[in-house]
Amino acid sequence: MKKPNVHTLYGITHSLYTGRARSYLIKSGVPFRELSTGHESFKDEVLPESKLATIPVLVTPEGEVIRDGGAIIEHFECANGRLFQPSSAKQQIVSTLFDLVGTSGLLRPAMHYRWNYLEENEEFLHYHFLHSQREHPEREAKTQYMMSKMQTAGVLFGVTEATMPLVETLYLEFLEALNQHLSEMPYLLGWKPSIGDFGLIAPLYAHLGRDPAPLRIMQQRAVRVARWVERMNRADQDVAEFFNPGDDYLADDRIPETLMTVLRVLAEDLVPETRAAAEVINQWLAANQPEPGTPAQGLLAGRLFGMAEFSMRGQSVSAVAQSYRFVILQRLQQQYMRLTTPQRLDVSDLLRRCGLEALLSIRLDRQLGWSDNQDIWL
Ligand SMILES: N[C@@H](CCC(=O)N[C@@H](CS)C(=O)NCC(=O)O)C(=O)O
Repeated sequence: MKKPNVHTLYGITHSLYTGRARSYLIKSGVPFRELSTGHESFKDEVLPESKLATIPVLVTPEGEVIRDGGAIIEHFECANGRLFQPSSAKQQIVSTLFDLVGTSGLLRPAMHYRWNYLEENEEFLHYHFLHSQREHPEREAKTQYMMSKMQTAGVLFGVTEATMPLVETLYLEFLEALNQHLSEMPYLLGWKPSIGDFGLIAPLYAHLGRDPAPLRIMQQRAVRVARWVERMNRADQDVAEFFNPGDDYLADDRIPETLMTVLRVLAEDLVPETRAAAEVINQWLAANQPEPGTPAQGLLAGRLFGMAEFSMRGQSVSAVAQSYRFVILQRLQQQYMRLTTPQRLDVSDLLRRCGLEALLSIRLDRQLGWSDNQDIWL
């Protein structure tokens, strides 16, 4: 493979998971260029190494290929002394919790506000789907195919005519609570972004903070959140509206009450969905007994494990069960296990007060590991 002299991020502007890695690179000052997956090099040189056809993928100046936003972030965190991981117990767990929320918990509103508001979004989306490919005779047909395939993503994550009003209600409650929190400080845990901020930017950038309809809603109802979305894509701290800014996470492992309110709203579907997804995947594991080392993540269209059935606020929902949710949850549980007994008590008390304590005990019957750019069953 030809070696570029800066990091190359393969992604597309409107991709959810690319937003997480991009924001991390920007905030940590790593010089990079971004190439779309339409480049020949993606198919010819990157895909054979990245193994699974997902984005983002990073190619380092040395030619190392790293697939998965979390693995890209981990690559730098490992080298920089964990610049964006709070070291105190509660803040570290809450940071990982928001990584879970961002990468799995908000997919329903993200897909809904993109694909069920096509009157406002279609032209914008069409531009992006079209231009992520180089010019070729089938470009328009392929765009139509990709867009119509993605339109079913909302249903896959549990958005139907019946659940739509509740999906919107919960999202708007979340937006209001986060807006309130961000009036006190510019990032989730104070004055600098954490791993949780990078997780949360995934759905809140490309979909909810950039597509025309949800962007309008965010700008009109939650200007502080809209500012945070901008801020997460700028290299500087970008806190012009705060006149006495700090430069670190909040002191004394503090989790503000405003953030607890955000977590309480998120818990409403995060907990039942995680429980239901664990049941589905555990049944699959019992029936299939994958060999250790077997890749765990399929492509979205694969619906490998089945649908998780659960209820939120009395409304039944059916949403695809995915292993990635448990990659992050397992990390959270491992962090919890490394804490001292008093710290654990503190954390479980905090989670209990937010309705999230169950997340400490919901687990898959097999652990997940990472090998050769893939999540694997251990
Ligand atoms: N765990 C991966 C997930 C990446 C992912 O699913 N990316 C989407 C685009 S935002 C994708 O490539 N989907 C293709 C598919 O699943 O078929 C990460 O965090 O990078």
